[in-house]
Amino acid sequence: MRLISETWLSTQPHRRYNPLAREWVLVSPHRTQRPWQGQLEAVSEERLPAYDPDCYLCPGNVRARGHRNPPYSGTFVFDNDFPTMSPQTPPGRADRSGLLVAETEPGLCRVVCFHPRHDLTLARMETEGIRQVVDTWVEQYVELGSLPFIRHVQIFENRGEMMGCSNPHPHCQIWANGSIPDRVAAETAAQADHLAQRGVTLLQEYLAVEEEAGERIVFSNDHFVVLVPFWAVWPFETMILPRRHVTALDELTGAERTSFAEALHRITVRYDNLFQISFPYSMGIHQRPTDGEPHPEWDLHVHFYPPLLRSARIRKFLVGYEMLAWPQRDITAEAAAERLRALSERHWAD
Ligand code: H2U
Ligand code: ZN
Repeated sequence: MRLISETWLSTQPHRRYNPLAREWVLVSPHRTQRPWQGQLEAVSEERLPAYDPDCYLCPGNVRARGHRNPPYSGTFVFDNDFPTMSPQTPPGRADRSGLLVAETEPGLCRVVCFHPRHDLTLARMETEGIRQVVDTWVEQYVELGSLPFIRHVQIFENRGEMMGCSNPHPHCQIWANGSIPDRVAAETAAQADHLAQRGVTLLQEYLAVEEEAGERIVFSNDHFVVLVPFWAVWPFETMILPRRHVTALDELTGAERTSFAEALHRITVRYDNLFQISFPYSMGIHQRPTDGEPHPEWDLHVHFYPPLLRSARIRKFLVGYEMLAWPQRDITAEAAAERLRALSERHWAD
């Protein structure tokens, strides 16, 4: 296997290809030396209470539309009170000259509270608690994915105000809907073509290449590897990949679910330790669409997209050139992996 060892990868502007999304990213190594006179993010590190009487996710509290949360002790799932889609939406399609095209989109939205305690995060929870979250994700994926009108289940977490999270209480969202969203459709096509052409799944082959190269791997455990993808766009973007071919959460063994929880814990602790804050990110699980096809091309994986760049106060914006041309980054994936690898797995606040 040929390893990439060209020195220009760490010194010269270049573009890298993302074979999963089938997109390029422009990489400009060492550009972080440029001065920054732009927006500085507020760093609020107020200590949160374990219970907040005004939180709509804390146990026993009343939510915005009047429903009362039960006195839950593990995870707690409810139908989003302000859903973006509804299961009752009737079929409908409009098409004018193939240019004004619209279709109704049935779907279901849920919120999953990770833990009754308002002040915890994945980084501050025990692995056993995160294992319960993983079990809940599996249940939800299976339950929602079995509904005949649901073809895709997206589990995602917005963490921190910077990423639009409305509440610090540890939680994620699930949006399940009738058609396969574009990003997932692109990953499906890329993985299907790869499997057909090479007889091995794209991400399993990618993982083998990365394990041999080593330089972008942050850490690994018995069943999962956490790495900065070669084609990362966000400064400290990472992916969690299973060591074996697994198309979705429902194929994980009990031991693998625990390893998955452990990997989630370890990467979020490292993230918090990077700038000694509660690190913001958007995270999401990509897996086999639930359209009734077997999808042997799919490999379960997690994307972490964190916005912070150089410090807790300077974030990456995907604006201007990125909106008009293609994404660009200022540090290499290798440099980001090295920073993340060097961090402790003991939380800075302990
Ligand atoms: P975010 O923190 O990622 O915004 O997720 C919170 C979700 O919780 C959001 O989708 C829902 C919002 O609609 N929500 C309720 O379902 N009930 C409430 O009482 C407030 C917020
Ligand atoms: Zn709360």
